[in-house]
Amino acid sequence: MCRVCGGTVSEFFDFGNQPLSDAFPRPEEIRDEFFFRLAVGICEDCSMVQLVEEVPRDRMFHEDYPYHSSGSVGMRAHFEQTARELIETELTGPDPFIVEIGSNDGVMLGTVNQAGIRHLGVEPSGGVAKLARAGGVRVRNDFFEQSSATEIRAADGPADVIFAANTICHIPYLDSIFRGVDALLAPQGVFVFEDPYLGDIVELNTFDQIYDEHFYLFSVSSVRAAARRFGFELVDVRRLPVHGGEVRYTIAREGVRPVRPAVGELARQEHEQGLVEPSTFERFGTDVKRICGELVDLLRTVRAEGKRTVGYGATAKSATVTNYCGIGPDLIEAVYDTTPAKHGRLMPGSHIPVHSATEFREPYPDYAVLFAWNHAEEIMAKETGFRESGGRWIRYVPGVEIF
Ligand code: DWN
Ligand code: SAH
Ligand code: ZN
Repeated sequence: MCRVCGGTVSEFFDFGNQPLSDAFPRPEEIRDEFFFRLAVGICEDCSMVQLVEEVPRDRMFHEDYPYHSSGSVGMRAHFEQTARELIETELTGPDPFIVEIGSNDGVMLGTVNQAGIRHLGVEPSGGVAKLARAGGVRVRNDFFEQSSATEIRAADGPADVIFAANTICHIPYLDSIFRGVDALLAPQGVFVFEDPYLGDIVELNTFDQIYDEHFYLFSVSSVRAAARRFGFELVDVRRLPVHGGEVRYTIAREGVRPVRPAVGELARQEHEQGLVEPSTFERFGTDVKRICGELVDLLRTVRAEGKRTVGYGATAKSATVTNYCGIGPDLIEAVYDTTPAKHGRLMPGSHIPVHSATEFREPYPDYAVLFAWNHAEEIMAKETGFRESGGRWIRYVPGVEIF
């Protein structure tokens, strides 16, 4: 049943049993790994693309949540720019107030704080919340939902902006989110959020954007329908180049802001692309199977030649690739990553060891699968030595390629 409208969800792809994408077990912990059925479908009524099974939120977002948003120079720049734009366009009144849902380590609110603007991050994962606080950001260590939003409204007053990046798509209870936004948002305020875009996912075959935390894959048509359902209106959209293609949605209370032409334009484009047609998802499913087959064939071929292959970036996304394609330590000997909390741990489900990125060069392998393909430019720029040593990168989206 659709988590937004109660309609029928028609399943279009089943990735089978999958582990939690951000739970990196120690070797002695692999017996206790949690698995669930990762399958995705589309609502026949409101066109919302969503997971068929839901993972309890406390299993994913807790004290030891390992993802640190500030780990990428590119994303730090993106969020600094985002904060500046919000400050210049929306936070212009006498004592403006901004709330961020899923503020993580303070990557966006840090800039807001430095500008001396009243703010609050709402972040359930304790470890990253502490990092944000250490940087001077005010954080409520909690899940955003109707009840916490109502308490924030009572304590701090109405918010001019409620912002979220890569977080709303993580929250199955969208009804409670919208009721919370209704309780907290100022009458003329905006709810702005950005998440991976369904249009880019099906276009570029970025099937690894589908994992436990990404409960929804949003499109303009599904977000517009959801906003309407809860008394809001989608008033603007903007495509973003980050994380392989996202859309930033701006939502206001119904009738208070003009609807920008971009909304209708992107909705029309989705219609022309056949974005919510069953044939689109059939083609996507066929491509996913083909890509996995080609990737495994390539990894087997280079292993048969006696070459060493590793992974680069222990991303949440890579859990779907390794587990769906059946790639283990036999094909990828280790994954290198800059996040200290992932070092000395194993990749979820596949149990490939994770090592510090500083060990990537000791000595360089022959091939490296770029799991953090969304940070390709940044990584290529700092790992030039790998190419110079004769190493080759492998990518698997939009197709399998040595480059
Ligand atoms: O939606 C989400 C996004 C924003 O972040 C969350 N559900 C979880 C997480 O997803 P992810 O792990 O797929 O995100 P990234 O940003 O693709 O992760 C990059 C990984 O690669 C991190 O573990 C850090 C690492 N890395 C690295 O080793 N060297 C990253 C960069 C930029 C580098 O140079
Ligand atoms: N905004 C950051 C973090 C994205 S990771 C960025 O774009 O990089 C998703 C974050 O959402 C995690 O830090 C997680 O703890 C948080 N989160 C998950 N469910 C939440 C909820 N219901 N309310 C607030 N934050 C939530
Ligand atoms: Zn629906």
